[in-house]
Amino acid sequence: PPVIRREDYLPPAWLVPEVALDFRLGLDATKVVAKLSVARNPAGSGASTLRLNGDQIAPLAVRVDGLDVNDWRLDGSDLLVELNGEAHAVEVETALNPAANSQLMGLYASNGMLCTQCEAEGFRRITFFPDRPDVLSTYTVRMSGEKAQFPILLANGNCTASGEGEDGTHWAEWHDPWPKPSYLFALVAGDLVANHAEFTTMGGRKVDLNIWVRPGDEDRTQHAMDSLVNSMKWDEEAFGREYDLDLFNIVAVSDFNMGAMENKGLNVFNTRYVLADPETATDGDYDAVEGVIGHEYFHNWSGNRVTCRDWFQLSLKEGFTVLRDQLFSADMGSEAVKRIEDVRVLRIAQFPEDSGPLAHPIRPDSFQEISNFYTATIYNKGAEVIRMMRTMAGLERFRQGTDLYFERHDGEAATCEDFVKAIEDGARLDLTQFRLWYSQAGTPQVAAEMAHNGTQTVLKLTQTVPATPGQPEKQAMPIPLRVALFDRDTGTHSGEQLIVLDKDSQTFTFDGFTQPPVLSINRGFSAPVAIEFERDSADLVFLAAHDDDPFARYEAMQGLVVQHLVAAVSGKLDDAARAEGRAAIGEAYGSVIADPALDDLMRGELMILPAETYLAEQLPVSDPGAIHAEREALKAWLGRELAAPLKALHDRAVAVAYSREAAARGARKIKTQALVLIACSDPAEGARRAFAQYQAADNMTDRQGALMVLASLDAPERETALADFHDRYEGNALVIDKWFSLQAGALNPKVLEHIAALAQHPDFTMTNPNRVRALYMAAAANPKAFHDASGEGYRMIGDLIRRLDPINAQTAARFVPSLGRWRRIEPVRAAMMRAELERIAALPELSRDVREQVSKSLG
Ligand code: DPP
Ligand code: ZN
Repeated sequence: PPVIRREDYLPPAWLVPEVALDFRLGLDATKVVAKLSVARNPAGSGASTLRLNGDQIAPLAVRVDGLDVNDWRLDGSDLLVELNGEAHAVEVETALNPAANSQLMGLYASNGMLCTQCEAEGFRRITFFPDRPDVLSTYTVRMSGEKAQFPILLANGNCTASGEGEDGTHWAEWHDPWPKPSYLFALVAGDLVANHAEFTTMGGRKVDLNIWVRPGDEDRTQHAMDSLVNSMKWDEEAFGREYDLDLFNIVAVSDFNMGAMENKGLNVFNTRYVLADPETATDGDYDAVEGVIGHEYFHNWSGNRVTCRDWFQLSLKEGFTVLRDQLFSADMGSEAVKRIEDVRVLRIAQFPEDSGPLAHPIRPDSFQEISNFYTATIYNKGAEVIRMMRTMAGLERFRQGTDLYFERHDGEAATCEDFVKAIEDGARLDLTQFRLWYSQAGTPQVAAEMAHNGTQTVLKLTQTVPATPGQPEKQAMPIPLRVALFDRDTGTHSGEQLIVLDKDSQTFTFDGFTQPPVLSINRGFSAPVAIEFERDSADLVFLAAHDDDPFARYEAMQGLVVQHLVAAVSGKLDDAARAEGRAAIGEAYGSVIADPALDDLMRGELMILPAETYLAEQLPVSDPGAIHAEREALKAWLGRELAAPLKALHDRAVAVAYSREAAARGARKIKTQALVLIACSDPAEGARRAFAQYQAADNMTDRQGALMVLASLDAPERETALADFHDRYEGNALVIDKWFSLQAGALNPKVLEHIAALAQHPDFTMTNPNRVRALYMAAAANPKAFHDASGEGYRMIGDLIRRLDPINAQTAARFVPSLGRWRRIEPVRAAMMRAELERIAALPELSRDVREQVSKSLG
C-alpha cells in the first residue's frame, strides 16, 4: 500500500464551499444524490481535474452544471472530472447497502437504525468528495424514509423543514451554518427517544440538548445529560468557549468502532459512554461517560471550529482535547486521583507503543492507513506535551495562548505548528527547542544522580531519547521537572521548583541542607519521561508517607514495588533481600491502609500495584511468566502479612451505603481492592467474602468487583455467581459485555478454555465491536491467557485478527500491537508471537489497516 507523507502536503486544487445531500433511506438500499458547488482554490495548483475520493462506491450518474457527462474516469477508487471554468455545480449519485456495511465506516445499519461514521475517511464511502479535512463546506441535508422505521431524522446543525411524503414516508431538511470538513458530517435515522434539557450560554443563547437512545434506555441517560451541561459550563469558564448552535444532539449507537464522534451539533456515541445507572454501571463507567461527553463536546472548539489541515495534525485536536477533558474531569472530581489515573493509562498504553515497532511522534511523518494512528501517542502523549507548555507558562499565560490560538485560527484547518506558534506568542514562551516533542518519538529516559557535600546538594540529570523506527539519532529535548528536596528530620521541603533539563546532561545545585535531602522529582508527572534513580527503599518509604504532592506519593509507592519486582524477576534477590524488600513494601502498604488523613479514593490509588506491562517496560527483554508469578506472589504475601487490616478495611467499606458521593465511591474502590488481596492469600475466605459482596450488592461497582474476584478463583461460588449475573442482565448488551470481559480477564488456571467456550457462546458475535473487545481485548491484556507458555494465547489473537479483518479491519488492526511486542519478550515466546504475525502476513487478502501494523511489527 502507498505511503502517505506529511512533507508531500499540497493544498486542494478545488474547494467545495457548499454541499447539498439528498438521501433516500433504506436499511439495505439507500440512494444518495450529492450536489457540490466547487470553486478553483486560488492557493491550489490550478489543475483542471477535480479529484473526488471514493471507497467501495460507484458513480451511477455524474452531472456538471446540470448536464449529464460521461467523460469522467476512475483512478483507483477516486472519481476524476475535468472542469474548465472557475466554479461549477457537480452532481453525483451513489447507491449504498448500509445493512451490509460491517466495517461501520460510512453509512451503516445498527439495530434497525441508520447512522454514519466519517472520521477519518468514511465520507468517501457515502459519496464522491474531496475527503480531506482542509476542504470546508456548508452542508444542507435532505433525507426521506419510512416513517414507521425511521421516525426520527437527524443531521448536523438545525432542522429547517420537515413533512410527510407518500406511502408512509416522511422527510426532513437540516442545515448547518458552520463550514466543516466532511469527516464531521453525520446523519442518523431511527426509532429513538430523547432525554431533553436546556442550557443557556454565557452569551444568552438558549440551546436545546437532546440525548437520543433506543426506547427503554432513556432512564439511563441522566448522568450523560448532567455531564453535558457541566461540560458546556466548564468550557465557558476554563477556556472562554461558548456553544454556537441552538441545538446539540447526542445519539447512542450500539455498534461503534470508537468511543464517540464529535460531528458538528450531532455527536454519535458508543452506548457505553452514554448509558449509566447504579444497577448497571460501575463508578469507572460513570467517570468514563463524563470524560467522553466532555471530550466530544470540547471538540466543538478544539477540532470543529479549528480543525486539522491534514491527518498528520491529528494531535492538534486530539492531544489538546484530551488535555481539556482531563482538566474537566479533575475539576469535577479529585484532581490528584485523576492525575494518577491519567499517568497510569499513559504508562500502560503509551509507553509500550513508544518503545515498540509502531512508535511514532505525536505528529507522524508518514502513514499507510490513518485509522491506525488513533493511538495513545497521538491522544495521551499529545495531551502531556501540551500540559508541559501549560506548566512552563503558568495557568494564566497558557490561557492567553489558547485564547490567541482560537482567535487566530477560528474557521481554519490548522497545523500543530500553528498551535505551538499561538502558545508561543500568546503565552510568551520560547518553544523553539520544545518543538522536538512534536517530531521525536520515544519516551525520554532521565537518569538522576545526587551528591551532597557540606551544605550543598548537586543534582545531575542526564537525558537519553531512545532510538525509534526511522529515528536512530535524537536531540536533547526540554524536560520541565517539578522538584522538591525534603529534610529527613522535619519531613518537609522548603518549596517546589520547576527546573528545565534541556541539554544531554546538566547539574542543578541546591543549598541549605546539612544532611543529604530526599529528592522528590517529576512531581505531578510534569514531564512524560521515565526517571532512573537508584535509591534506598527507606527514601521511597519516606516519600510514600510524607510527600505533599499526591502524585509523588503514589510514585514512591510504585517505585518501591517496581524496584523490588524488577530485581526479583532479574534473579537478583536472595532470600534475605526478598524478605527485606517485601518488608519495606508491607510497611508502606500498612501505613497507606491505616493513614487517617487519606480519603479512600486516594488510598485506593496508592494501593494499586504497578501493571505487568509497566514492569515489563523496565527491562530490555522480559519473561512475562516470571513477572506474573512474582507479582502474584507479592499480592499473596501482602494478603497474608496484612490479613487483619485488610479484613478490617473490607468490613468498614462494606458498611458504607451506596451513593455517588466521593466517600462512598472511595469505599467501593478499596472494598474490592482489599478483597483481591484477601483472595490471593486465602482463597476460601476470599470466595466467602466475594460471594457475600456479590449477593448483597445494590450497585454494579460492588457486583462487578466481587464477580471479578470469583472469576479468578476455582471455587463453587464462581459458577453460581456467573450464571446469576448472566440471567440477571440478559438482554442488556453493555452488562453482558462485562460478563465476557470479566471471564476473559480472570487469572484463572483454565482461562484459555473459558475464552474458547465464550467465543462459541450464543451471545458472542464478531460484528459488534464492543462484544469483540469485551472478550478479546480482555484476553489480550490478561497475561495468564495471552502469554500462556503454550503459545495458545498468541494463536487465539492471531486467529481473531485473521477472522475479524474482512468484517471490521479497523478493530482487527487494534489487536496487532499486542503481538508486535515480541522483540521485548523472552526468545521462546517471542518466536511464537512472531510466527503468528507471519501467518497473518502470509494471507493474500489483508486490509490496509492490518497489513500496515503487521509489516511494521515484523520489520
Ligand atoms: N471520535 C474520536 C474522538 O473524539 C475521533 N475524533 O477522539
Ligand atoms: Zn477526540
